[in-house]
Amino acid sequence: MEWREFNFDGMVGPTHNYAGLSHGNVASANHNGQTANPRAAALEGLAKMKFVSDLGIGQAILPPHFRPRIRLLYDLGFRGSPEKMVESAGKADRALLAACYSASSMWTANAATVSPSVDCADQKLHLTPANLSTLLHRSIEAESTLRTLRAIFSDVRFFEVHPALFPCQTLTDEGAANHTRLCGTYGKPGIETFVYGRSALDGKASRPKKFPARQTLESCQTIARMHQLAPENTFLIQQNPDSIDAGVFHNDVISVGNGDVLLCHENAFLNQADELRKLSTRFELLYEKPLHILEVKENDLSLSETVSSYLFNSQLVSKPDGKMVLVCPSDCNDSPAAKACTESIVAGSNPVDQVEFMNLRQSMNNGGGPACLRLRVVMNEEQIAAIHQGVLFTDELHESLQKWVEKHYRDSLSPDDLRDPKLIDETYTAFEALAQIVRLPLDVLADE
Ligand code: SUG
Repeated sequence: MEWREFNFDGMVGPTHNYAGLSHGNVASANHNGQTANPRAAALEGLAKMKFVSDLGIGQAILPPHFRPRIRLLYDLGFRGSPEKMVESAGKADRALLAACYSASSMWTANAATVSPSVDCADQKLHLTPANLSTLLHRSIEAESTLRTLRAIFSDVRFFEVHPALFPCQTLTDEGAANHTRLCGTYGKPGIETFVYGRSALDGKASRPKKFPARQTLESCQTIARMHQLAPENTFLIQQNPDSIDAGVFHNDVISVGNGDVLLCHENAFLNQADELRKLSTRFELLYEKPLHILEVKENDLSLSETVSSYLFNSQLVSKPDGKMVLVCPSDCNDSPAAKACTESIVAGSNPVDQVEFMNLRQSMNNGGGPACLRLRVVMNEEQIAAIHQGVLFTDELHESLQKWVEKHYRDSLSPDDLRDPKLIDETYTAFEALAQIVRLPLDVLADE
């Protein structure tokens, strides 16, 4: 049976905007209040999907979530028609309105944690939507993500889609952005590595001082139990708290892994040398080959350039010939230090033989690089055939989505534009059309 990794990219929604909502995310803070271009954002995302798909790599989409989130406006105490609630929220607090309008569901690395069936005791593929409960604008994603994943992975013979973890300080969870699966080949049990920012229950453990640690140890442990993972192949590693304080708000901003390659900065993890030694030992024991650890030194790329170039937020993907490609944000091409790192990776003796630079300016301005925009799901042929086929990326789907974006998206959206009552209807009309394109019921895409 053939096993393949699919990258489920988040479609950028029509209300993509810059509101500085993510404390600890340097790009989001730096672009607060600027005018965004939702159309360009969505087309950049589609171009990346097309590129990856053309390499022969599995590609699919996750639809955007409907915005504004009327329910949140209601829960915040606003009343009246949707237009009236938007108007009142706009007057009361710009950030609250922006939260209701956020297109942050595009970063599907935060949509869920996924364990392929070969890793799970019951041999089902397990998915747990992230509760994203650290930040208001992201916490509203969990419910729609659950609905969407249950519609796509509906076949209970193969898939188990859990509800998100209970939203509380102890169980804050940001999904696959803090989860890396290493393996010999996709179809054999892998090593699932969870990276957390803080332990919620151990008051003495180290944690960042300035910015929030969005993932707790307790969330990782809960997901590992829910997914029925083998303890000996499950690693729980703490992210270096200093890197979080330097703007590394998710582990995927400082490390990326795939198959037998782990690319990371030397300041990615706490007790890094020890943790990597344990990981390599387990890897070699399981697969009888070495794990390629490509560790970038601070001298070659500083933490601050790690954050500005987003080198480690590149997608590291296996091509059909078994070699790997690093799909980097074009910002790495503009940073001499990051570019030099990519060159030495390709020149080194490891499976990576290609580097590509993608322009994802609109998403990058909010702190979302190539790896943030995709959720990886390893499946066999039978499982691929069992998912909802309307989300698989084909040339036809690409063309339909391009036309849909060109027809329904604005090319300019400022925080003040969110107060425009016409935006609600405009977005609703776009979603009605999208439901037809991806062949999902409108009430899966928009529950308002
Ligand atoms: O959660 N930005 C997102 C970026 C998520 C990146 N994802 C991964 N690293 N996997 C976040 O901080 C900004 C929204 C705003 O400010 O308008 C935002 O939500």
